[in-house]
Amino acid sequence: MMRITFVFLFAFLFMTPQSMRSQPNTRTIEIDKAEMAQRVRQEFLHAWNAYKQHAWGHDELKPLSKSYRNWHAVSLYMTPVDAMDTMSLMGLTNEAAETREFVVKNLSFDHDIEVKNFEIVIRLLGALLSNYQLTEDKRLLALADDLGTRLLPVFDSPTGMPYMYVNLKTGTVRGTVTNPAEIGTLLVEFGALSKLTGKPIYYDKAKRALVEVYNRRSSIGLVGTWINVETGAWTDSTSHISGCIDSYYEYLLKCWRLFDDKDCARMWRTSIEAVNKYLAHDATTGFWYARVDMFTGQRVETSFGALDAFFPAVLALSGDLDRAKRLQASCYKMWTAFGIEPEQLDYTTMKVTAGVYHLRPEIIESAYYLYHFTKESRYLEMGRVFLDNLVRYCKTDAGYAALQNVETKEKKDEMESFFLAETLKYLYLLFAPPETIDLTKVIFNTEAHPIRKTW
Ligand code: DMJ
Repeated sequence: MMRITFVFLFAFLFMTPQSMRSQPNTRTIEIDKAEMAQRVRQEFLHAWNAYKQHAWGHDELKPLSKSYRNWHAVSLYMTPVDAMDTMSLMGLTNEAAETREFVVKNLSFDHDIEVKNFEIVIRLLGALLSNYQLTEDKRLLALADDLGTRLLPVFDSPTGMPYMYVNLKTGTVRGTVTNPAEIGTLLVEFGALSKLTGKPIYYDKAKRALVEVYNRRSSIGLVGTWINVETGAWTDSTSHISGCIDSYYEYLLKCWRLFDDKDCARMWRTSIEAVNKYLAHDATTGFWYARVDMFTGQRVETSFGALDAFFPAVLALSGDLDRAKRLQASCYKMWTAFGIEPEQLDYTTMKVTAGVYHLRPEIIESAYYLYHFTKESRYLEMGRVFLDNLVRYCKTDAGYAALQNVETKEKKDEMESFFLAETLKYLYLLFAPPETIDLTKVIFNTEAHPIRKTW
């Protein structure tokens, strides 16, 4: 059913010039959404073809040296697996089908390699499930089920919170000190795997992990950055919405919506109340979210960065358009100050504290959600600026390159798989017909793999 809807929509995409035009009240240049969607599609093909030419069969393209990088001793095909559903959404049906054939024939998890649970779950497990729902190819579900089983030993800690690493063949685990994001960003994928296979174990283990983090929140309702999964003690009590915590909040909200899980609803509501009370900061440079101590609520750092820019999307999805808009305005300031956003800055001075740009998607994801909910043309205009700047500063003759430093624009020999899975997908969806994705039925996992509620 879903495939039929998508196929219909792809046909529709290039047939509706009038309805796709930007609204007449566009502030600056009128944006032709169909043309913009087409441009993004071309840039996707540019990056994908470079991967195929220089890194085929490996995890990632190295765009400057025109070579490749594997995460482990064997390739798990990170880029093709992560990119497949973007191809489907963009209507690149042949590419998607060829890639799927390659993946099902070659991808195996029966290797003596130690993987990072979180990364494998959000990129590979999420992608396998999403592509299974798009194509109904049962081989993808079998791969997901096999992967899920191999990952389950991570939950065998005294608290039920997962260890960070697991060996896919032996089940040996490692990494006792981890963070709320790596513990709490598993339920969309494991939960969907349970629903699709009929095996409750995946949902139960991932849900327990999420609840265990929540239960260790401070008396003022905040979580810290690092926690020991064997003792349950916090080892770093800094609370923020940035990397290491970010998608923990995202999944409380999304699991409520995807599974109608009432516990997640309650945990989301109490958590967001505490975050807005203690972290939100109206500074002279705009509206931001600071770093505070989880026990006292005392502000300890005024830093913000590319990863934090996912939060307007989450606020918008939760219905808080006021904070979402104000925060996105600040994020946009962070982007336009340098032409590309830095990994981190001090938002009170707007000075860069970490200048790298990893081709991250979050600010674009937020523009997509905000446009979806408000239909305000300023978000299309943001998207146009994001695309123009990406092309100007990051495009190479072999794909797209991260930046070592957003101030000098020096490039870095790296094109993470999320550039194809997320960055270009959200940019495309911003301009594509709204029906391409029905946000009332679909939840994106944190790697932008659409999971459809079929249960
Ligand atoms: C992605 O792997 C996911 O979005 C994750 O939640 C955060 N970091 C990257 C993209 O920046």
